Amino acid sequence: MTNRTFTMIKPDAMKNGHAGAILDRIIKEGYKVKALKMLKLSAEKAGEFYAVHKERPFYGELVDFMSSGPIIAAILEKENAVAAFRELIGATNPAQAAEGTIRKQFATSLGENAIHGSDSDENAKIEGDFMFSGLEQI
Ligand code: FUP
Repeated sequence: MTNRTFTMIKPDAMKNGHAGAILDRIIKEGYKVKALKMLKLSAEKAGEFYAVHKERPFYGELVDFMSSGPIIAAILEKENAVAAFRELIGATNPAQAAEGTIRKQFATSLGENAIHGSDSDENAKIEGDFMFSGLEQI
């Protein structure tokens, strides 16, 4: 276990002014920030990031949405980070997300669900390295 996960605050949460509240919540939950930046993904880069979903019917909308505005990307550290963070953000569909989760509080819909969290240690490493150079990770 690496105790690291990767997150993105998605364009809907950025546009709706929730970035500060979401970062504050993450830090108050005990995560240490190991890398952080704001950026805007090109459609090409968003497509690459979500390549695993290429054959899914929602892929085009997902790529359009994720490249529609700025995001904040971060690498976070905490014991059991991947599983703990998935619990903190809640179910993919905010209508099914538990009370007190970030998606319950801030997400707008299944497609525009405020925040990303890696689903395995392996993907946390792949995704963190996709978004950050070695120099940008502490
Ligand atoms: P999650 O791991 O919770 O981020 O969810 P997935 O990896 O299954 O999906 C990635 C993103 O694709 C979601 F955040 C939103 C989008 N998506 C849809 O738009 N429709 C779906 O049916 C499933 C996912």
